[in-house]
Amino acid sequence: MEFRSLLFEASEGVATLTVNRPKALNALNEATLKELQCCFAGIQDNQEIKVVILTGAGEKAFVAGADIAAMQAFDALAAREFARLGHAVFNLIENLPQPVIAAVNGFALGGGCELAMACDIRLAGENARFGQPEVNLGVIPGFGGTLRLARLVGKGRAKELILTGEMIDAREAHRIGLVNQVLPPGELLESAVKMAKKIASKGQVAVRLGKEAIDNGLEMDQDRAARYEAELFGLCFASADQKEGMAAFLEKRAAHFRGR
Ligand code: CO8
Repeated sequence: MEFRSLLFEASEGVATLTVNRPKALNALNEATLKELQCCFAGIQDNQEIKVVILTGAGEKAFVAGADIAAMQAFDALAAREFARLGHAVFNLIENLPQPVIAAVNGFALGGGCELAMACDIRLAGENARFGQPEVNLGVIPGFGGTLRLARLVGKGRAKELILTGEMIDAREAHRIGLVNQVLPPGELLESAVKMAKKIASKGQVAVRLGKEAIDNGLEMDQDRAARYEAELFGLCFASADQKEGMAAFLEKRAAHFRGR
């Protein structure tokens, strides 16, 4: 796949996608969002790709937000359309069958923080900075920040970040549950690849159903979520991976999963 502002590479079941506009700190304009959409749409149908890593080019930023220069002259209609495009892309990422790991290598602000939150797991370099600074520009988050941040860190903390527009460092982001792990910058990508390969080595039926159960179950009340989990648990037993996984355990050998 060839893109102008994205780098794509895949090896051993792990695809790495890099937002590549370092001069604008990888800010998201319409073209970049459409490239992300096209790339993730391709990935979702590609059985060879088991896990995706999303990161930013350069040492300074993951993604410093939606492109402010591109948004400046928007009227209300254009702004709403841009927000809808962002939602379509970020929902695609969140609902991707494969897990997506964000390797946050610097500023993750505004649309960048929202992009990281659409991923399943967030690993941050010690130099990473998170925030929803839209209020400083006279706007609110428009790519899912008000919903995903509140769900991830709770209503009070989400309001503090969104209403003050203040940035937090990686340690604080870890403390409040916004990121899973904080790593030395030099080890960030390597750790993301290691985690991705570990997930890729598991039975992919279980990996995909596990992601689905958590995401959909969180939107349900507890009784429905339990029934839903039981359905998906039952589905696992229609897979060759379940037969192989349990046989391998009982035969005291490593499992060879085939993803079906
Ligand atoms: N958009 C466009 N360009 C950007 C952005 C951005 N979000 N962030 C940085 N840049 C550009 C700068 O303009 C600068 O360009 P140039 O070299 O041509 O002047 C270059 O990147 C380097 O940036 P700085 O010189 O500012 O670098 P500093 O190290 O001094 O500062 C910061 C780094 C703190 C990250 C600073 O650049 C900054 O505050 N950036 C803006 C962060 C921000 O406000 N992000 C939120 C944007 S709004 C948003 O994301 C809304 C999402 C929902 C949209 C809904 C649609 C309607």
